[in-house]
Amino acid sequence: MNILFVSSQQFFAEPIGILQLSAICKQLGHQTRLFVITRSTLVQDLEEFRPDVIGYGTMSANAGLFLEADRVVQRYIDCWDMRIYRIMGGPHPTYFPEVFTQMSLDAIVQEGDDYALPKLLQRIQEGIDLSGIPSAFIKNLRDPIPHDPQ
Ligand code: B12
Repeated sequence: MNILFVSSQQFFAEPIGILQLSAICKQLGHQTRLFVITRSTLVQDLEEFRPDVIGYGTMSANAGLFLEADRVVQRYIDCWDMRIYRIMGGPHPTYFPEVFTQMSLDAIVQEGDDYALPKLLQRIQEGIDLSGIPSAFIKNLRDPIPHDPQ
């Protein structure tokens, strides 16, 4: 699957957590890309990369930026009638799990992300129930992602 990680503006260091998760995803055979909110247009990345899953790596200080970015994603999904799973991890959903319902996300991950995310991705790919994954707070999913053989 194509996983688009979304980060806010970058300071003097790379987003270490996202880099770590991206490496794990790649080892599992997924393709990943990083979108930095303040650097480019999200729609361009959505069109070019066609993500199956969007992973927001969020600190509370920047939660508003993610809310805005997610509105763009939701408009894009509605416009093209696509299924893109929207997952949030990082400190924000750990401290403020209410973001799950506020943003109507498909899942949030609270700590233990390195273990939970691969399990979530595998189940999303297979279209099976996501419940019971430690650290992951989810909506049940029924529709598997259709796969383009290319
Ligand atoms: C190093 C650090 C920084 C570095 C960032 C380094 C970097 N390149 O990422 C710098 C100095 C830039 C920084 C800045 C700030 N920080 Co800071 N920082 C930390 C610290 C000490 C470690 C973070 C880290 O590198 N962890 C190791 C990596 C591997 O883990 P990670 O990044 O957390 O990612 C893991 C999970 O979060 C998760 N994850 C991350 N993204 C995603 C995405 C998805 C889709 C999923 C599923 C999971 C997931 O999986 C990752 C792998 O396990 C934490 C405290 C802590 N112990 O976590 C505070 C912490 C993250 N910082 C915090 C704060 C408040 C800030 C500042 C707002 C401070 C300020 N006043 O300016 C700024 C905000 C910067 C910004 N706007 O993004 C708070 C965040 C609280 C919150 N509710 O969001 C923390 C938790 C400290 C605290 N306890 O208060 N910080």
